Amino acid sequence: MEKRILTVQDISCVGQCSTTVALPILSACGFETAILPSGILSTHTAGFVGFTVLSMTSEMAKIVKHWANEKISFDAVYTGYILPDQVPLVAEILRGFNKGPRIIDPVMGDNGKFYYGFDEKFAKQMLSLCSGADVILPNLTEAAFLLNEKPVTEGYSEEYIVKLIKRLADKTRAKNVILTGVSFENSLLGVAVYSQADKRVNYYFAERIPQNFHGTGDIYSSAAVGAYLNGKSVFESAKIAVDYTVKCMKNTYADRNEHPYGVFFEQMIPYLIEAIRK
Ligand code: PXL
Repeated sequence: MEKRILTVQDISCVGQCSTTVALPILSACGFETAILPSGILSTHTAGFVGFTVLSMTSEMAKIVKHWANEKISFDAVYTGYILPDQVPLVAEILRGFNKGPRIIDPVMGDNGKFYYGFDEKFAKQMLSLCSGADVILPNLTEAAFLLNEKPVTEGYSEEYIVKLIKRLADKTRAKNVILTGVSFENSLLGVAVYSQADKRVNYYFAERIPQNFHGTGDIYSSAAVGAYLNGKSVFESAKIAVDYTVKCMKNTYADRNEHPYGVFFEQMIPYLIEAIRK
């Protein structure tokens, strides 16, 4: 039987991020993919002016109540961009409707800053949501915010990364941490992966594409979730997702000025599936 996965994140109608990325990627990875939209936005909030936001908080509670009546459950739950007043409900979903892994992308910010609408108080709530998760996937900015620290996004040492990832694993008690956006030399960008099982930090780097694309965090997490739930190890999943994300960025690079808000991940899905099947 196919696995049924739930992903909880917003629908940015235009934006190539969150649900419009996770749903096609996870479906292509072979899963029945259920969604719970945390909000409906005209676009994502980074780089557009005058976007609309409809919070789905009250509807989410009704949806979840119906699922409880129908005894619906999931083989894994993967959460992304959610709004502050949704944290208790999302915590309940992660516990009560889930028979498998809890995977949390603590979407809050990037490049040293919170995204629109998020702050330190939300970071604290997000920390509690991450508690005991199977996998969390913060970027460097989100990792620092979870630890209630000022983000350091460049000029750091390997020692900083090792300490950051270990402290985060200790504080969240997450079984695995995939820290994204790690770079020790300018031409390479990648991830650090820490597992409580072996207490080791492993790295995987690929060519840095010299352009800050939006939505790549969601593409990365969705691909990593797709690989992991297909039985790949956490490190192998982290690696497959790096290679896939770089392919998507390369596929968009020539059009970066006419298409500044996201990356063309769609045509690259066959490469992801091939990597997962290997
Ligand atoms: O990619 C993260 C993300 C998801 N959803 C919305 C966003 C962002 C980042 O800005 O604005 C609505």
